[in-house]
Amino acid sequence: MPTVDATPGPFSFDLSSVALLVIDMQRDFLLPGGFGESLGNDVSQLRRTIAPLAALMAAWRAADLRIIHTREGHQPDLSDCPPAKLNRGAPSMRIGDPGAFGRILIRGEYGHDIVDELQPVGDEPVVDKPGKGAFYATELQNILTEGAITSLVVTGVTTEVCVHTTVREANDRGYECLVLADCVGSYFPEFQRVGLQMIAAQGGIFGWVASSPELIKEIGR
Ligand code: TIU
Repeated sequence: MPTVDATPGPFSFDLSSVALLVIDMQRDFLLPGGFGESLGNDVSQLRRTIAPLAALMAAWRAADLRIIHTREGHQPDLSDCPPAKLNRGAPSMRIGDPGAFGRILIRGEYGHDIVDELQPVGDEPVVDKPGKGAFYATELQNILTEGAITSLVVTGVTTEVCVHTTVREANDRGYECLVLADCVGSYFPEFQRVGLQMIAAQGGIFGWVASSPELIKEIGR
């Protein structure tokens, strides 16, 4: 059984019941000139995850392991976007408004899709989610149940928002979650640091934290 050197202790998993979850690596969040940057965010803090994640995905696919992608976004008529979410932020830069890469966070738009480097291949599922968490109003639970998945390796953006919401709920639903520090990113370095600490504190209160080279070493054996 592969065992990864993690915090707060070793993370063991079975290759037959693990999936790599890649959360919201979308152009709207990651591309220079896009929605994320227009909100005043430093996208380089997110973009540093692309290279290690691409390497991990290559190793993961070479080992014939499962990958599940998610995208945050809404129907073009915004019927799945509650006012409490829609009315946030500067009025000219809200969900559904025209952005540099199409309507912001709207399904089917160029900016809503995953960055070129990390595009899904073959039959890898892409879960479209209207919320921050990957379980709310999605088919993720069914995919995991049908695939007999019990452990999740969690990556993507942003650490303190969609990654945290998803990992907290996955933990409540009984999944063991390993979060990879170099493959998750926050626009805010302080949130990245503290966000990772929160996961592994108190004996791993809702997960484990490691880095992707530690994991790649183990799946290659
Ligand atoms: N995917 C995700 O985290 N969505 C966000 O809106 N994150 C922010 O940090 N804004």
